[in-house]
Amino acid sequence: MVANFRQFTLKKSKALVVDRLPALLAVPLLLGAALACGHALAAAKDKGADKHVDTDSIISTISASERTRPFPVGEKLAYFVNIKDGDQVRSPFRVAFAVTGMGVAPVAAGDIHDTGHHHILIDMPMPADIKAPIPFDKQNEYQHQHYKHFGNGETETLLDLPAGKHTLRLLFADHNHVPYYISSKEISVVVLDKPH
Ligand SMILES: [Cu+2]
Repeated sequence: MVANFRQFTLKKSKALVVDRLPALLAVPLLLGAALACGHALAAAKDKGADKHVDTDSIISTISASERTRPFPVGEKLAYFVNIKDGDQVRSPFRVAFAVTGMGVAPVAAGDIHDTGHHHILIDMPMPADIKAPIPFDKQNEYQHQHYKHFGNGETETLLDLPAGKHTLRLLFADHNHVPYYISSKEISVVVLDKPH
């Protein structure tokens, strides 16, 4: 009885395969159609994206993991997470940053040991006076932005810089804006003209 059942199922399954052959052949065709649909969808999405301000407009072939370099444990330095020297960008562009070996705290939290907040120096050398607080830009400054304070403990920002080459450097400072001289390397980015 068992053998008979097996024969039956074998026969049945063979018959099924033959019956389904046209269907099996149809699968690649369906897949092809689905892929074509996918391409059409992607194209439609791209069109939609044109209408928005691209806030992550880093024009670079390097991936995020390639930008990230391992640091020895305990080393204190600040670094840009998503941009690197030589990148071309369009304003406004997103800049993400981080610090190792220190905590990030808002200015309002006051004096907390081994914490501070980020700054970006734009087109400026490192300050010469190691005890002077980092200056502030005038309000609504566009052409001559030099000192960005992230006193709320921010770790990313949107920079809106005029077209041209700009140098950027992170400098970490305490709640009085006095630098710890924990900084990043200076990098240069080229801000491209806005498309018309
Ligand atoms: Cu500050």
